[in-house]
Amino acid sequence: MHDYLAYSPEVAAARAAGQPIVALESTIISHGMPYPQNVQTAREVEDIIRAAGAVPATIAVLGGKIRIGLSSEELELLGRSSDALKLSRRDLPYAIASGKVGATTVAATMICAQLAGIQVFVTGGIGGVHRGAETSFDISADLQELARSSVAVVCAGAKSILDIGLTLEYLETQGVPVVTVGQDNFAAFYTPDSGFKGDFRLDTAAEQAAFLRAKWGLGLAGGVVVSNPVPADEAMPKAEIDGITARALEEAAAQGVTGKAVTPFLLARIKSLTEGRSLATNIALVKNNARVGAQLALALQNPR
Ligand code: PSU
Ligand code: MN
Repeated sequence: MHDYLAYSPEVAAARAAGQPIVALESTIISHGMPYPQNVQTAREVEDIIRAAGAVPATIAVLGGKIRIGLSSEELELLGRSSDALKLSRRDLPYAIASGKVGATTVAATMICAQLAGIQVFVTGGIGGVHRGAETSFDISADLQELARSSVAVVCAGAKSILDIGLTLEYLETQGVPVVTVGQDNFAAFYTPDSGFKGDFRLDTAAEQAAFLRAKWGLGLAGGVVVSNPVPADEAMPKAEIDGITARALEEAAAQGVTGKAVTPFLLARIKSLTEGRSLATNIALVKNNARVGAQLALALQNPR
């Protein structure tokens, strides 16, 4: 299995030295944000993690290997590539066997992080149960993966392009805990409050780490959602994002967008309908998650 993994020099050194490592996904780079902001954000997020005393490991598939840690040039390649595959659990073997360039979603990044022994993963938002899933069956494989792979996913909640209530129901059924940071409610990506309560409010990294140790120490495999709300001064106005989300959803339906194209389509439409202001919020929340994720990786390593 480890023939399929290749560590960057920085991550290999961190493993040898026993330093805390934080995984980062790459679909957010290839499909979640436009160039060049995607590459710039990826680099800045890595630097935030380094400044906090942990080591970033951005994950992607290149040249038939799962790459744990990318060079600055490789980030650039992914960010410019218009044909990088979007890889979930289903797609990983195809990307490896074909040697194509692939960006990992939350689900695939969790799989790869677990293979590499990384327990903390920072992203923007998780996939979830799409609105209308009762007829489309569109439920992100991220949710199944959260039930399987033992990785903590630090995110700003889930976007309101999704049915957040059903997403939380699904996670409950699958036994995936939703930990909230700084507030009781689950976050809604562009806005701090989804209107739905999370399961356990754990404001400090030490509390979050103790929770993870207890879960995994009990042999309860699977992930944990760590919901970290976007800071209020960087959030979008709720009425505005709700209106734009409704419009993007109508357009997706009218154009017959289905399958794995749905989420990237909605992200791109929201960005252009907000004239880029949603992108600024998106960048801010990922950076905010990087700070929380790095602290969590440090706390997991140094129990007090
Ligand atoms: N949500 C975002 N930004 C993203 C994604 C989701 O706000 O970039 C990406 C993540 O990689 C996530 C994936 O894992 O989309 C979910 O896609 P789908 O809904 O097709 O499972
Ligand atoms: Mn889907």
